[in-house]
Amino acid sequence: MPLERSFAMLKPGVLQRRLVGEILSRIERKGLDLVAVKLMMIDRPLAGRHYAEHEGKPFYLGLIDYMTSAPVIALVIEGMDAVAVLRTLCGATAPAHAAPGTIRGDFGLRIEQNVIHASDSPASAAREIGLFFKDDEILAWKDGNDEWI
Ligand code: FUP
Repeated sequence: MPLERSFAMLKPGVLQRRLVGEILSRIERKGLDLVAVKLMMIDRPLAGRHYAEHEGKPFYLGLIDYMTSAPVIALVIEGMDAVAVLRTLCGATAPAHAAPGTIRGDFGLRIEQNVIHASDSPASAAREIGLFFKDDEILAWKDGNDEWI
């Protein structure tokens, strides 16, 4: 399995619902490494660049409104097959149909307000990481416990 980096974002609502620890805990327990963490407000241009592929779709403006409505937590996550592993942890886009036990499946019903974003490919991850982080904000680290996970 390739060592990869993925980009994730805890969306607005996660701070207010006090779900930050719960969601980060699931990512940590899986054995993925947090190598960058940023609490931030996103402005509309940045939200638009992040979701450029959806521009013009019926849900686009609502999506930008939602993503800019409250602080988010942007994350860079590293590990073996990190892109696919994180997508599996998150579950399907529509929380109502995401499997129980997944992050989206366990915390909500509405697709417009699912609680987490995760990159859908290594190429998307590289693009998205570049939108939210400078190179020197990403800290690779090793704790020596990888063989236990
Ligand atoms: P995902 O890669 O799973 O985040 O899914 P998409 O890129 O297809 O969608 C990005 C976001 O747009 C979703 F998280 C929620 C929103 N969305 C809607 O509100 N309605 C839709 O029909 C599809 C997506």
